[in-house]
Amino acid sequence: MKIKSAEIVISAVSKAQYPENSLPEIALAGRSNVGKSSFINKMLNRKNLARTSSKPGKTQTLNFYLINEAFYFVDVPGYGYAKVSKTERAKWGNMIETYLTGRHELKSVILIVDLRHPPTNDDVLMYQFLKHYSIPVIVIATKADKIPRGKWEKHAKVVKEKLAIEKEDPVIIFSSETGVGKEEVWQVIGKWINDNESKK
Ligand SMILES: Nc1nc2c(ncn2[C@@H]2O[C@H](COP(=O)(O)OP(=O)(O)O)[C@@H](O)[C@H]2O)c(=O)[nH]1
Ligand SMILES: [Mg+2]
Repeated sequence: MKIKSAEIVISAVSKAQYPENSLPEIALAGRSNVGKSSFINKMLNRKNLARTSSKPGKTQTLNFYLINEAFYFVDVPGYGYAKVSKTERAKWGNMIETYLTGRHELKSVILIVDLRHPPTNDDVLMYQFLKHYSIPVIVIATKADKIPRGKWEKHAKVVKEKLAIEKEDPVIIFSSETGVGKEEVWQVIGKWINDNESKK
C-alpha cells in the first residue's frame, strides 16, 4: 500500500479527545516492549513516527495516527510491565476497556506477540477479551528476524496453540527489521479501511 501521509493527531488520555471524524480505526495491542511502535513505523515506512524505546511501560495514552487521511492506527499502551503501580494499572484497564468495548470506529485489533516465545498469560487474556467482545483480531508474531526461517512455522504453531486461536483469525509472521509479512498485513487490514490505495 502506498503511504501518502501519516501523522500523529492526538495522544489521548480521555474519551473526549478521540477524533470525531468517524474514520475507521485499527488498534494495536500487545505486551510492552513487544515491538508495537516498531511495527507502526515499518508499516508506514517511517523511522521515528511512533517512538520506540528500550524502556518499557512509557506510553500511557492512546496515540492516534492518521494515515492517508483515510483511517487510523491507534497505539494502545502495552500491558505486562511489572513496575507499574496498582492505581496506574487500574487506570490503564479502564482506558483500554472503554476504548475497545465502546468505540464504534474500531474495526479490528492487531494483537502483537513475540514469535520467539510462547504468548504470555496476558497475551492469552487479551485475545480472550477481544473474542468475548467479538472484535476481529489479527495476530502478528513479530521479531521473526531473531530466529532462523526454518523455525518460523514451529514457533507460529506454538503461538496458535497457546492462544487457542480460532480459525478465522489470521496469524502473520512479521519483522520490523526486514519487513517480512508487511504486504500480507496490508492485505488483511485492507478490508477494514476505506482507502482505495490499499486495494491496489
Ligand atoms: N530484531 C528486532 N527487534 C525489534 C523488532 N521489533 C521491535 N524490536 C525492538 O524491540 C524493542 C521494543 O520495541 P518497541 O517498538 O519500542 O516496542 P513497544 O513497547 O511494543 O512499542 C526495541 O529495542 C526495538 O528495536 C523486530 O521485528 N526485530
Ligand atoms: Mg511503543
